Amino acid sequence: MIPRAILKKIQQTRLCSTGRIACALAFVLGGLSLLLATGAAKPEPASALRVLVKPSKTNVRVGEPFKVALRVENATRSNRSVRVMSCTWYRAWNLDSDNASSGKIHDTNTNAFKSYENDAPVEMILPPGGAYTNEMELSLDEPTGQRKFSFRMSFTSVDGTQAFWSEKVEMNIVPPEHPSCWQRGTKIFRDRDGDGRIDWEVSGDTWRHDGVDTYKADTNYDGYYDVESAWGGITGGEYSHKSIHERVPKVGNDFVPIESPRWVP
Ligand SMILES: [Ca+2]
Ligand SMILES: [Ca+2]
Repeated sequence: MIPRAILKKIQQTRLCSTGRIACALAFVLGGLSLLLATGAAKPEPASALRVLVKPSKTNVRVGEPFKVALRVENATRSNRSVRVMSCTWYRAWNLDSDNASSGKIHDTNTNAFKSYENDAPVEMILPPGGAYTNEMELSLDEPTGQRKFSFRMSFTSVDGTQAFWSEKVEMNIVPPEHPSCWQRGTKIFRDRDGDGRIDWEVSGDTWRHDGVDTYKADTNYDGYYDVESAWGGITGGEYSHKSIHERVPKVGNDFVPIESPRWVP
């Protein structure tokens, strides 16, 4: 049973607003006990909380967001408290992935830059085996050139110093049904006219890091590259441009079919 006074506080803390936007703190508690936070969080032993993250599916397409169930479980035999912000609860979570640093995978939360008037820490007392749960949406926005990727997530209580990490979650990337773009190493290849034959390529993804990339294009789709140009660098723009006559590569086993990155023509 939850005392009425506490229930009222729960209802008050479930909603907070910024102007006309209201955000709901969606949480479920095993053995529910919820109080407005007053004191500082106590340090927790490393094994005190078990963090579990479960994607709604493990086969995902590039650009198709997927939901991830989040669970912070009290793995001890005594009550534990965790604290999250009532509106910006997602700040308690961190994403670690091979592709997180490049920005290819991220959480799709669009409220991250909003400021909430009533955003406040909420303390939850978890009984043994009890859990704080929530849900987040992740998205792999750009192809990685791989058929798989993995990620893990951590939970850190408000004002806490310790991050509790989940196990690694392995994900498969569903290839496009009718590929017109492939990756091999850092090179990206395109079939722009849809005849199944490569007619464009770029040397790498140094475009992200102020580097210069080399582009080749078969402008008349006869199976031979005609133009080679280099773009990028600190000054940007076209670095060099020359005519070439070079047979286009054939799509082989080591070519990973990918969705066309947004920046590819
Ligand atoms: Ca082609
Ligand atoms: Ca040509």
